Amino acid sequence: MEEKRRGLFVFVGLIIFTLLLAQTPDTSYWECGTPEDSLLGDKDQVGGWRLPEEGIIRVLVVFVQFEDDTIMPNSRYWPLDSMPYLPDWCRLLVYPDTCSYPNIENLSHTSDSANLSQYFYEMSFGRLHIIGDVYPKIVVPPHTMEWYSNSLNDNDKRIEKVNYDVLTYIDTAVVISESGDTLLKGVDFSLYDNWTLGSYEHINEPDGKVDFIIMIYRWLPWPWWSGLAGLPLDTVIVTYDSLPDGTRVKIVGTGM
Ligand SMILES: [Ca+2]
Repeated sequence: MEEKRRGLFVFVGLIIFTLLLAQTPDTSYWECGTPEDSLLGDKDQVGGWRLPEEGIIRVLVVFVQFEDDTIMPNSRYWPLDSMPYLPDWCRLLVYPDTCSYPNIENLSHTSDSANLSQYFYEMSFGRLHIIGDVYPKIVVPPHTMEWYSNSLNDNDKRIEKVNYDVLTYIDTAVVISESGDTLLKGVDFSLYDNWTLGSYEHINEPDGKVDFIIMIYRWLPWPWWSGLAGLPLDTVIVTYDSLPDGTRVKIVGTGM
């Protein structure tokens, strides 16, 4: 069962925090809800550490599938034959704006409403909005899983290279719909730079660095976590998009 769960999707994003906490049996974290004595440890400031705990964070979500992916071809959630278009639920993973939430009184928590936006909206009592866009097509990396495995000698380098290949591709790629309409002429990464992020202190102004990208791989063959709270890159990506003052927007991986 665990293997099936791992095999279904590999999430790269904040979701791992939830998984890590779920595996931590120390119940003292939950006593009385006093932040000073719980997860914050010896930190004296209450608030978002790497991201703001309130406000609007606009994220980009990218679904990725390798050409040589053959795992669980008939998956009810992400069947192989959906290529290259996204299964319907993928488009609803985040709402595009803060006006799209369903009436909270009538929530059924079906697949139509139980998305990331709704989750953070409810968990923050309406203070934090995770909204954004889902890249409209499944992205196929330029190389097969076998190529990345054989060409690079450790898992860090493999995922860094795949992320780099995917993100540089969608920066300029033209996306055509099934009916032949042009949906997108390259991602405008400046849309996802709205914050100057610090440590517990965040300013709601762009700083030339993309704030948050969620990469979702249908399957990664290398032994790893099912989710990773970071965006591994081995080099800074300077996108073709600019802020109004001319600053080119960059994608800076975690740990860089
Ligand atoms: Ca930023």
